[in-house]
Amino acid sequence: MKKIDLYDHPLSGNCYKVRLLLNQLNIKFNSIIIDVFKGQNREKFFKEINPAMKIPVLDDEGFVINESNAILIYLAEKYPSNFIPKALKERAELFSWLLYNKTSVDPFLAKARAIKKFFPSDKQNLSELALLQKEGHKALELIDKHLVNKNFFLTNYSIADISMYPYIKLSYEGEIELKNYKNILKWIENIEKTSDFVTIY
Ligand SMILES: N[C@@H](CCC(=O)N[C@@H](CS)C(=O)NCC(=O)O)C(=O)O
Repeated sequence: MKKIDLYDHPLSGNCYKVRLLLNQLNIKFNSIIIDVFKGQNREKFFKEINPAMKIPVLDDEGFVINESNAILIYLAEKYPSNFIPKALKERAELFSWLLYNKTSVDPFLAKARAIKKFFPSDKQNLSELALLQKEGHKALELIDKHLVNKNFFLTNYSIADISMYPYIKLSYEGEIELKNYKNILKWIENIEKTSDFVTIY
């Protein structure tokens, strides 16, 4: 019996990316909740699983891999599907978006969300928040321009969309409004209509 474990948390956008792809690939998995709010990710047992002490981590029958976007690539490569393009140049574009996601989108949107959603008000650094919001808007403007007349980041729905979706969808939790980004709003609707889509929470 094949066994896939996902070290997971229901409030994590990075874990959600992996859950969404697993669901859309119709792959059964076992969700193991790591309570990052209680510091379980820094406990000895988890450090042995991921020395970086972060979730998500996927354990595919003993093959252990971390970093949400790397997990998306691994799963999309392992299970033949349209989530990863086959043509060289389109794959290059996909990798470019996955790297842009991790360098210029999630670091700002996810951190702004974390400050507003999880930090007590006396621990919220408002000047840091303002900077994160400003950088987040720069990325959203670029993405909104890219999505003009497009349904998805590439020609078809792919792991580029899955990687971008959670923290853009939840950007309002970091007080980053999407109302001026009409193409992004349409793209969110398109993703939410894909088959076997699962809501974030
Ligand atoms: N670049 C990593 C980021 C992972 C990450 O920051 N995970 C958060 C939850 S969304 C975490 O484990 N936080 C616990 C901590 O940093 O102590 C990825 O994309 O997987």
